[in-house]
Amino acid sequence: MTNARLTVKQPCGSEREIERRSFIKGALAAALGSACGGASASELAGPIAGRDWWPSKWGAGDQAAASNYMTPEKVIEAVGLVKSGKVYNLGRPYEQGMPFFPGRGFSLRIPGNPTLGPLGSNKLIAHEEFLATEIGQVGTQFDGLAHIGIEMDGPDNNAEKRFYNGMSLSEIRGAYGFKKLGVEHVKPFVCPSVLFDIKALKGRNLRRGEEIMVSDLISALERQGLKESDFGTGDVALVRTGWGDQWMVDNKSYYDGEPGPGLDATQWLIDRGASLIAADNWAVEVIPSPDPDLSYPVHQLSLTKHGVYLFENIQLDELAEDEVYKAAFFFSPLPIKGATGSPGNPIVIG
Ligand code: UVW
Repeated sequence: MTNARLTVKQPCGSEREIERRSFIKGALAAALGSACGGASASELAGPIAGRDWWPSKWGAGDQAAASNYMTPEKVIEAVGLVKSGKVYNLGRPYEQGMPFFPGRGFSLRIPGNPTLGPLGSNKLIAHEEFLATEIGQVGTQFDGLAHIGIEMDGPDNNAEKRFYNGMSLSEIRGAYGFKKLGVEHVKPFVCPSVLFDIKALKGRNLRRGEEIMVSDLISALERQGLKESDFGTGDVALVRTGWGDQWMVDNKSYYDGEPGPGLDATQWLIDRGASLIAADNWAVEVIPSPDPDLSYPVHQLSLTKHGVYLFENIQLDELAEDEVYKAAFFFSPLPIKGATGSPGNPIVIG
């Protein structure tokens, strides 16, 4: 099917160009939904239309999702990409003054100063820290599978709040951490990463609400001397928008929207076998959503429907400066039992 662009009237009256394929998919889903009868409106809305997204391709009950792409062959492929040996830290420091998703915080305290001691005749003194924060959802953060779901029926029906692999909130929840889909089930990432330097492609920082299209991803690869086939099954996509320039510089506007991939570009990465999509912004995806009726639809498409992980607030400038476009990526989430995500410092070795 060709993928010509169509102009679609939005409920708010504005017009938006979308790719023909996604328009037809959406129309089909809506038509099938109304033919089925009995399905709720929310079930038919957004990127997760219907109930055909579970069981996942890794089987009913799977909790590792796209980290299942990590195989010994992937590790060998990744290690084979190491040429210069230079290590790139993609993580940002966690600190009091960093920008936060509204309502979240980070409070580090060192009790005592020193906390312990002096002990023994050698007079040992020691420190420890007390940290109160949304541990998996502040700063540089890896989004796990319990983070995002979809309410498919009435608000009181916890059996119909669905997460990856169709698991319900009733099935996964627990007062002291999720009983299923916690981040401890994620396998360590050792695989190739491919940089999509959209900032360099456009020659400027992308703007709030600017959607990265499939054509941008392809053009970025071409500009970098790569082919579409250079992004393989199990690889990590690193998307550079330039939005991260505002981190700790203009924290107020940092969380006021962002540029990023929309549904079409995300689906393109998923179709090519992305294990993880990472970006130098706070939610990976374009915000506000080009469809004003949808809220964080890329999160649902990626995490909930396909089990493809997201990594937010990462730094990509040094990789871009050194033109390290395809390299070895390493990240092991902290196995915090029952957590929705993980902090940490992903690294790339060039
Ligand atoms: C939400 O929690 C909705 O977003 P994020 O994953 O960016 O923190």
